[in-house]
Amino acid sequence: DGKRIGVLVMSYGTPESMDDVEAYYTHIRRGNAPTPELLAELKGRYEAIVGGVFPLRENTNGQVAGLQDKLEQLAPGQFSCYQGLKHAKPYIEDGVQQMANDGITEAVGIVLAPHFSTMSVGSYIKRAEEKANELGITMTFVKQYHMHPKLLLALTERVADGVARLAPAAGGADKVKVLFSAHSLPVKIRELGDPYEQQLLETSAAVAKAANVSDWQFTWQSAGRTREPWLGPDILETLPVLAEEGVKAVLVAPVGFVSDHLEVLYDLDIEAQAAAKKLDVALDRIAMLNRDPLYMETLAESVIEALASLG
Ligand code: FEC
Repeated sequence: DGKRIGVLVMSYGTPESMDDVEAYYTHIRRGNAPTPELLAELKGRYEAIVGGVFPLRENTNGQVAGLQDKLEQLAPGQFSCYQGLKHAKPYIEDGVQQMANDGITEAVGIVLAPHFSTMSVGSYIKRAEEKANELGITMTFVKQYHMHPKLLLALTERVADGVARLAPAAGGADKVKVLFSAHSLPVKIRELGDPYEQQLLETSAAVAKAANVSDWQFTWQSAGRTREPWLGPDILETLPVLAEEGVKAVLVAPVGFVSDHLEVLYDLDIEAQAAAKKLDVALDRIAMLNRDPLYMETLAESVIEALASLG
């Protein structure tokens, strides 16, 4: 009857303005307001990146529009995309509500993050599923797409470009150290048999192989400011070790992220870059995927494949 399948596209979310940072941070902290010191520090990080704007919003909007276009090409008239954010409006529940308002009864959910962890993608899915059950929408989810050939191809092109850029500083392409990275999570995920670490290593190894990189390793970044132990080593611990080993040039490939946002533009481009300068190591990073056509195809093909499982 021409009824469309909903596609709930979920992403982290970012504040709408500097005044909104406190509410955003409180949401991330599950309702606990940050101390004035923590709040000032986070505002300072946002101010330091491209003049205090919030690039993640525009990037997520672009990715949702790009996915809608790609689905329209591959399956005309079949899908309608909705946005649902983890920590900002429109929240995940708002996106599901919007689908229900539009008469959607079947939907696929996908997260703008390629690797599965119970603490990341798993928690997006849980929230969407609860709301969908409440509203009588049948939903299925893409849990991961970290080994999709088009995602790997897009990342491989970027790593190969980055290695070529850094080769002169390193004294040869084979001397560039490629450092794959992703958002750290609390160490307790290991007790849950979480696939996150394994999936990140699979993506890294596949990209390194395809880009002909022999000298690479994986490191964590952006650990939260909480007292519990987080997965390490952090990139800020890894860089001095590499300098000590005589590495002259490092290409960071943050494969756990798909957009330009705070954790890339601040934690890597400002913080890690400053650390590398002090160590006299040349540091560069791969361009983020943002609206790359290969990434849009990865998402669209993953959605279509998941729909098949809805029957
Ligand atoms: O640009 C922006 O405005 C948002 C950038 C941003 C992204 C992002 C992605 C991930 N996070 C993940 C896990 C955690 C856990 C905690 C946590 C805390 C923060 C804070 C900020 C923040 N995260 Fe984030 N994350 C981004 C931003 N994240 C800001 C709060 C300040 C801080 O601690 O640094 C700890 C929460 C807690 O206290 O319990 C856990 C994971 C991802 C990647 C997957 C995804 O995108 O969902 C995992 C982008």
